[in-house]
Amino acid sequence: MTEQVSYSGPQRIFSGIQPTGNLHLGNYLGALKKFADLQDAGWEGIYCVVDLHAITMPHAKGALADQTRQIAAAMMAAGLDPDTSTIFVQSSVRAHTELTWIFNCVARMGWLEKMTQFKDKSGKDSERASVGLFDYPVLQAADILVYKATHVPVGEDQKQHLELSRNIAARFNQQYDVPGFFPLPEGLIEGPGARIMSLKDGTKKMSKSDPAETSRINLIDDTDMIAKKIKKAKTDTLGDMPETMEEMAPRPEVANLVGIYAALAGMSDEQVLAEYGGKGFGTFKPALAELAVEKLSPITKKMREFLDDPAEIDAAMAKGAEKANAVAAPIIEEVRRVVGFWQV
Ligand code: AQP
Repeated sequence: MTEQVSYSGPQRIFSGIQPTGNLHLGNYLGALKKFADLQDAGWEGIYCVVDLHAITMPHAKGALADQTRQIAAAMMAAGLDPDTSTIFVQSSVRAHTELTWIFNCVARMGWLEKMTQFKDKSGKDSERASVGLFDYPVLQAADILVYKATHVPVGEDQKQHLELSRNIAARFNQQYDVPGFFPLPEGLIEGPGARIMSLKDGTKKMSKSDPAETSRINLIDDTDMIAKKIKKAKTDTLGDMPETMEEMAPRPEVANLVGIYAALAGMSDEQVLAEYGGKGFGTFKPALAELAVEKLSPITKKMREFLDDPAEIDAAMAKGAEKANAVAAPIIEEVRRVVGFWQV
């Protein structure tokens, strides 16, 4: 959908991460690192541990709060500063769920039926999936728009959901005749690390829910484990490291390892190939392992320090919830007026 009148409010970032298990290298490069870089570049940012999203799939009730703290610790360890950015837990700001309901009445069934993540996550037995899983992208749209966020840093897997958020925003503005009321949020997707693939299958994204532990590098993996997983990462039988991008194109597993190296080192794929092209994996894999350990271990260390003091994490999240609520509350009040609910 296109808009006649564009949004003229402040530029603001929103993004979230689910507390659904151990964070991995894909979450770090596709999300956490970007968040910290954007904060350091001066963006106003609102970052959220999306626990309401986490309950759309079967989950252990007892684990939810601990996993929420782990994500909060990872956000801070990756460089998000709770005094500069807003970091909080989704379920502590009620406006997210209120706006979700309103958006449920704006979004169309046909739009949601096209969402590939629902198809992937519900599998063959979609009849038994929760309604929440189907509605997941509407909650995501509410997360973003309850802050009138204009930009959303995410990995490439979230592109389709972001498009849906834009459609919901445009439809709301049109349906209630409030042109430019909600911004049409734009993705900040490009760049190294936007799509890190499984270490076992170069065509499948690295994911927390992949049952194969060796498919991903977790942020909490120790040095030996990282080296072991990279050593065991799948390559192919097409010989040594490619020397050009053309040679690398039909080799998804190799392209993934090169992409990981590039994202961690702040280099382009071409620069990595210039350095390692023609060399054996016996040379490249240990270099990659060393680089991954060098970049990840300070974050892991900080994360563990935060986790040793859960009260400090909880205090930071409580403060973040207050800040988030101060932005969301007037926006949800405006929405209520626009929709025309009875008001006292
Ligand atoms: N493989 C990836 N490469 C780059 N970015 C990725 N992200 C996830 N996987 C990759 C980005 O990480 C952010 C947080 O993701 P999430 O935890 O909210 O949900 P997700 O995308 O569903 O992540 P997972 O690991 O695949 O979790 P499960 O297995 O629970 O579904 C998002 O910005 C995402 O783009």
